[in-house]
This record gives sequence, structure tokens and C-alpha cells, in this order.
Amino acid sequence: MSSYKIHYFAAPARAEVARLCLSIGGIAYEDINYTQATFPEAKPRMPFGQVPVLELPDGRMLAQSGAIDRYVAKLAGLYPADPLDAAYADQLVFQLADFMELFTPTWALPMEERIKARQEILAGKGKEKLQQLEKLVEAQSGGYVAGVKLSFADLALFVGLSNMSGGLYDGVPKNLLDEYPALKAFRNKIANEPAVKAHYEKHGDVLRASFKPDA
Ligand SMILES: N[C@@H](CCC(=O)N[C@@H](CS)C(=O)NCC(=O)O)C(=O)O
Repeated sequence: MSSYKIHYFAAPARAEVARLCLSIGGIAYEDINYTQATFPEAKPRMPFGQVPVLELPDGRMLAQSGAIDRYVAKLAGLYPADPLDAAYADQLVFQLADFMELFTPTWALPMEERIKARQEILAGKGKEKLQQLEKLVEAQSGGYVAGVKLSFADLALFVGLSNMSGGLYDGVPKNLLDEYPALKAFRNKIANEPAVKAHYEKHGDVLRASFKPDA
């Protein structure tokens, strides 16, 4: 029987939350990973010419990572049932997107300028956003960012922090989280969730070295 397919690149980036949700939910899926060389052939089959795209077992295609993540989180029981918890989960995910978005223009810069621009972000607007996230995490008595159980928002924060401190962003130090002890402890806590840990024991390639506990 055909399963869900995630069309993306090998990198964690915008597809990783969906992969984790499916894995944690015990829902079979297959990764269809493109390279810069193979993507142009597939591009016209994607609803908006971009990936990630979730291919449903019946062949329908769902685009936009925000829509995919929420859909698979619901399938996996990782989208809060309580409307207010769900809103807090979304709040975190949108705020994290604002933080990540600060770095988007830096990809187009030559390496030296890119590194400088990222250092400036981490000393300015980015620092402000990380401090806000640090406070938010510190204030959670239940240990999760929305409600008292693991949700896709925890996974999104875990993925964002692991990505950022993984050495893949030139100009972002691998010890970035030393400045943010609550975020560092949170990242390690989610990395130690049994289902998350089990996922990275299976999918622990070099791009995901920083997704492991105590990385
Ligand atoms: N808002 C979209 C953005 C998707 C996006 O920017 N995808 C990039 C990869 S991360 C892509 O498909 N690039 C290739 C292209 O545009 O041809 C989402 O979150 O899914």
C-alpha cells in the first residue's frame, strides 16, 4: 500500500517537523529527496513549484510547510485539541518563523558579508527574539511550549534550535545556545523524548548531528 511521501531536499530545514510528526505518530512515510540537479524536472508537479510537498496515499499533493505540519501533527496527535493550547502552539511557530526569516536575505550574500550580516543579526534583532523565546520557555511550568504535553510546536522549536546551532549556518557559532540556557535545556529535553531520540537513531546523518541529545 502506498504511504505518505515527503518531497523535499535531504536537508532538515522546512520538512523536518513533518518528518518528525509522522515518525512519532507511527505513520509510514517515504522521503523523496531532490538535489539542485534533479528538482527542476519535478518542480512543475508541485502545486506552487516549491517544496516541501506532502503526497497523500491517493496521490493528491499538499504544499506549504505550515499547512503540512499542522495536518500531519493532527494525524499524529501532536496538534493540541484545546483551542487555546493550539493558539499558543501556533504563536510559538509563527514567532520562530519571524526569527528564521531574519536570516533569509543573508543567503544571497557573498560568504564574507553573509557571516558579518548573521553576526549582526545575532547581536541585534535576532538576540532580542532569542531572549524572548528564552523567557517564554522559562515561563512554561509544564515543560512544553503549549499545554502539558508534547506538540508540533515543541518539535518546531527543537528543529529550529538544532538547525541553527548545527554549524550549517556560516556565521552562527555552534555554541550559540550557551547564551540561552533555557533554550539549550529545552532543546536537549526534546532531543531526549524517546520517540525523537529513536527517530534520530535511525536518521542520524551528518546534516542531523546537532539534532541528537547533548549535541
Ligand atoms: N512558504 C513555503 C516556502 C517553500 C520554499 O521556499 N521552498 C524552497 C526550498 S526551502 C524551494 O522549493 N525552492 C526551490 C524553488 O523555489 O525552485 C513553505 O514554507 O513551504
